[in-house]
Amino acid sequence: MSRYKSIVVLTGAGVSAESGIKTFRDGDGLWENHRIEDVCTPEAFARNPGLVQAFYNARRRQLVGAAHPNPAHLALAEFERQFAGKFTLITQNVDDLHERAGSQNLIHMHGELLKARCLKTGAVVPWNEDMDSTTPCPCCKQLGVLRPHIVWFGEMPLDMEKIEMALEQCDLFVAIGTSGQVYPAAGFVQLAAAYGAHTVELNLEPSQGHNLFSEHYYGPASQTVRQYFETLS
Ligand code: BV8
Repeated sequence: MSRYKSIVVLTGAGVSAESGIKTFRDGDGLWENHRIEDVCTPEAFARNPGLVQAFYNARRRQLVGAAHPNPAHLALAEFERQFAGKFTLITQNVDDLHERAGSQNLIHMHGELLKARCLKTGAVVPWNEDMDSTTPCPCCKQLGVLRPHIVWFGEMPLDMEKIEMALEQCDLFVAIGTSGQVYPAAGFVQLAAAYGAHTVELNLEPSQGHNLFSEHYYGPASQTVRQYFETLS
């Protein structure tokens, strides 16, 4: 029987790294010589929609074609299945590897690569193929109105109320595979700690916010996640 009643886990790109999905800041932070922060913005999409659509088409193809959940995703889904308390998984990632591993109570705060959003109606639909300005929208049939269902820099993350509720109610907060550089996600550890939660960081190396956590385990997520969550069962 776990000593915790309500657990919130926050994952970042590091949890999908061993599935072959590049992280944001481990490489040179560039894509086709563009700074990623310059591609993931509404301004970039307005200025050069073709470039931004190509960036997401390439990542969508990789996700659909070659990426699979790794032991870190599987260990989280397994723990959630057997945990008697409340378990909330918040991910900054836009891949569907947590779903494919079996995670249930999952919040995609930065959106989902395998969904499209209609600029006219706001409708969100599943989307596995390429998308560009000639792709008709399935809901209103118009051309040039589809965008990736992704939260770009400067846009409001999704489900923030649900996230804040979970952070206030949890007694354990675990951050996995995130550099702690992007807000508001990077501030979640402080909110959870302010409400009395124990805080743990599982990462390849100390993140930007490592000193905000009470406990740390460093190493690849495919090892540290199972090792840590086994101590909770
Ligand atoms: C918002 C979708 C208002 C796109 C993403 C100045 C100060 C503070 C904030 C700001 C500021 N200037 C601007 C801001 C706000 C801005 C921000 O934080 N900018 C940063 C760059 C300073 N934030 C926003 O704009 C957000 N919106 O603020 O709206 C608001 C505020 C509060 C409440 C309501 C509204 C929106 C941000 C969302 C942007 N979209 N993703 C896409 O994916 O294409 S963010 C993007 O970065 C990804 O989601 C990614 O997940 C996320 C964070 O990166 P990480 O996941 O941490 O990935 P990273 O590569 O950085 O790190 C990987 C880590 O894994 C590393 O530590 C590495 O060591 C580790 N690792 C690697 N391999 C492994 C591993 N760990 C374990 N095992 C391994 N094998």
